Amino acid sequence: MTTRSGDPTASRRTSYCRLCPSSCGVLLDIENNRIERVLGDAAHPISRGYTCAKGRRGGDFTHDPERLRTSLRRNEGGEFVPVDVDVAVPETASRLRSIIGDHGPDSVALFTGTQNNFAALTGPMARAWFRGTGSHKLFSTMTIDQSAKWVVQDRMGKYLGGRQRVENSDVWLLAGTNPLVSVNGGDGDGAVVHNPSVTLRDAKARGMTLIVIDPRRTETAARADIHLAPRPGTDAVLLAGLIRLILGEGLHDRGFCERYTSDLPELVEAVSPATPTAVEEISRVPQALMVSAARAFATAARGMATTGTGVCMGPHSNVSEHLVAVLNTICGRYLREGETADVRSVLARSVAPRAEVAGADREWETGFKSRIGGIGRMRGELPSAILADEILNPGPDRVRALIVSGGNPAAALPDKARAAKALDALDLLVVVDSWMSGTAQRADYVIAPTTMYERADHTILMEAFFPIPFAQHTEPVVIPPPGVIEDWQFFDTLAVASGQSVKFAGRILDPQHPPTSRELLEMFAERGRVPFDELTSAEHGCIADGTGYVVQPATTEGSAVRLGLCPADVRLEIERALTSAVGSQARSPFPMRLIVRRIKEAMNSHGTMLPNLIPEHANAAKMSTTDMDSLGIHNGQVVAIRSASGRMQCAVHADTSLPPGVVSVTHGFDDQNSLSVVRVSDTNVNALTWIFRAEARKMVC
Ligand SMILES: Nc1nc2c(c(=O)[nH]1)N[C@H]1C(S)=C(S)[C@@H](COP(=O)(O)OP(=O)(O)OC[C@H]3O[C@@H](n4cnc5c(=O)[nH]c(N)nc54)[C@H](O)[C@@H]3O)O[C@H]1N2
Ligand SMILES: Nc1nc2c(c(=O)[nH]1)N[C@H]1C(S)=C(S)[C@@H](COP(=O)(O)OP(=O)(O)OC[C@H]3O[C@@H](n4cnc5c(=O)[nH]c(N)nc54)[C@H](O)[C@@H]3O)O[C@H]1N2
Ligand code: SF4
Ligand SMILES: [Mo]
Repeated sequence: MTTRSGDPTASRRTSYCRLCPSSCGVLLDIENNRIERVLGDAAHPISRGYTCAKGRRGGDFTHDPERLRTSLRRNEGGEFVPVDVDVAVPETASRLRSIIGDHGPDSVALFTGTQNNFAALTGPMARAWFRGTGSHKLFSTMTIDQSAKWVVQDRMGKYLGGRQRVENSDVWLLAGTNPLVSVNGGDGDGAVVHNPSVTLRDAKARGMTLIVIDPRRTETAARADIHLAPRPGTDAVLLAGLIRLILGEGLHDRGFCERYTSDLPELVEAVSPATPTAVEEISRVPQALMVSAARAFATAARGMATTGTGVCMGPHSNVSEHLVAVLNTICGRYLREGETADVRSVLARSVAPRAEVAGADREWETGFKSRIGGIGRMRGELPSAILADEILNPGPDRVRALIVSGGNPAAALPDKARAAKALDALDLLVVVDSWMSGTAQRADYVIAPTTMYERADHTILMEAFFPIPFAQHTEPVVIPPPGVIEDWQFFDTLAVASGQSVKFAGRILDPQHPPTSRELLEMFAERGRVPFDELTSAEHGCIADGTGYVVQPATTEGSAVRLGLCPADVRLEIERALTSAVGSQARSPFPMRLIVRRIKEAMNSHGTMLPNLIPEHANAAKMSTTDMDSLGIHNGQVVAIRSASGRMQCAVHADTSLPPGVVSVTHGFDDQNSLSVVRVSDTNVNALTWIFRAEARKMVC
């Protein structure tokens, strides 16, 4: 029986999965307050019945015996003992007060991780608490993920008319992303995300040309019409080569460039050394393939290039991302005045798209600067790559207290040893997590939150990722254990206990009358275009009427602003990428390059702790058989891998999709919470990664 999601007596409930932004529709069979089965919801207009391996284990993320059912406090002997959250919150508030009293607000930091983003109320409430502290030390996983995309917008500017979409494009270029596994495919702006196999199949069936740039013949690359497999870390050079070819053959959109861009001559000059011969030498992509990719991309009428972690976690990531944006810009792949606009806000306020550019603001050049390298902030955040130094390096505003929300920095940060040392050096570490992650193991307090199917929620933060203007609401489908608290409640009560006022959705909350989740969800969606009642009664979500939106003409001030194709620093970085690539190849004492990859069964570290979810070889180091033969390694053999920063130990597994000279290891296998099937310790790949000081905003992998 399928019933409305609000019916508590139902045995089958409708909801959506909140382990990743895809937000797939699910049907849950409930018995005795347990989720016995998770099925894909075929009536869901976007996921259309799709779920992935971990999504189908949604019940175990709630009911596994290891999942925390009460908050914990570390006692003087170093052991964790259960503590009532009503005690843990005021104790935390009092310790924060004394740290701030002694060392000022900048001694307190907040780190928000991936799972902080998948409950609508958590992020806004965590930031509401954080604002009240007066600290500047805000960190998130975005700056160890794809912050190069922020750098691009802040240096180039942003076109406000909207982007072209995969659904009606004739070409799409995916660089450093493998949506068939990650269900990602770019920065969430018009890229393949949902039900990826079917989405790609449908797009190709209507004639879309798929170009993939990936050193590995991934599941996605295997479906490409053109697969360029560069040497890892050479994307900037390859992209400069593609741009040079397009401009050289005059295949760019002259009208768009004249109207909306500046620095085209400087760009032409900057990419001029990226001749097909030079690019082939550095990237090892055959010239003929490069030419066909450049022509296929530029001669198509519609379609964009989007990127993932493969580009953003390599060297030269800021300039690589810039060049991807240049590719889209010179080919004019944006919606023009009078075109039907692509407005996907449903619960969030819709902003009328305009055919104009918002200028580059280079936020990091002004305002607060960290004492670590004088680094400034982006979107109000400091880069997570400096978090360990912020804690460890002496200084008046050294971080002494850290709150972690839905993240696992012990497993996720580059230079694992230094990250662990930093977490251990804190005076106060409070981790809100439903599991004893590697980070939680180091905490003073672990606050146990509800899990996804125990809370009401809606998709306001995910709607930018949806291919249509869609929104869904869910009620809790199982009753949480009595010892847990909602993530947002932790931050709300912490703020109140600290004497701070809490601003949510534009208004100050009354501390005498704590809100309910439903009230907050309603407030959050009040500027949307679907009434809340309509949303809550739409079992499989609702699609907003998008007709009537067109891209508006530019305002007078807006018409003067241009997208900067080649500002001076970008020009220098292009030059550096072109020259250093050859040198570093010759100089490196390490014969192999390490690249990122994701696995279907885990969401970063989340999932690695569930029994029988991850195949035994999943966190093995993957290598080509050519390399294994020449090194005399057999399948399953445990080896030590060294980099300039450290050493890890793991089994090797042959992978025919990899070229020689490349080793690929997934992240998130936290030594402390690894599965028992992973029989060796030291399997966290961030033992090998370090912080690339020259760019200081990302990690080299
Ligand atoms: N199942 C699953 N889904 C996830 C996650 C997960 O852990 N598991 N994590 C989520 C998160 S946090 C994120 S940020 C997204 C990321 O989503 P994606 O960016 O799609 O992540 P990956 O699947 O790791 O794909 C990265 C690709 O980059 C390639 N690559 C490596 N080095 C280079 C290089 O130098 N150049 C180029 N061009 N390519 C390179 C790799 O071979 C790999 O195929 O996925 C999200 N979705
Ligand atoms: N070497 C290498 N390192 C990487 C990457 C890589 O590709 N290679 N990828 C990077 C990227 S893109 C990212 S985004 C980061 C990921 O970094 P993080 O986001 O810090 O790591 P996760 O493993 O996603 O941590 C999520 C945590 O949230 C907890 N959790 C689950 N559900 C809930 C909930 O409802 N509430 C709360 N409060 N907690 C919950 C989980 O138990 C888990 O401990 O890692 C980065 N690090
Ligand atoms: S984890 Fe899997 S089932 Fe859940 S939303 Fe993501 S893709 Fe869908
Ligand atoms: Mo990420």
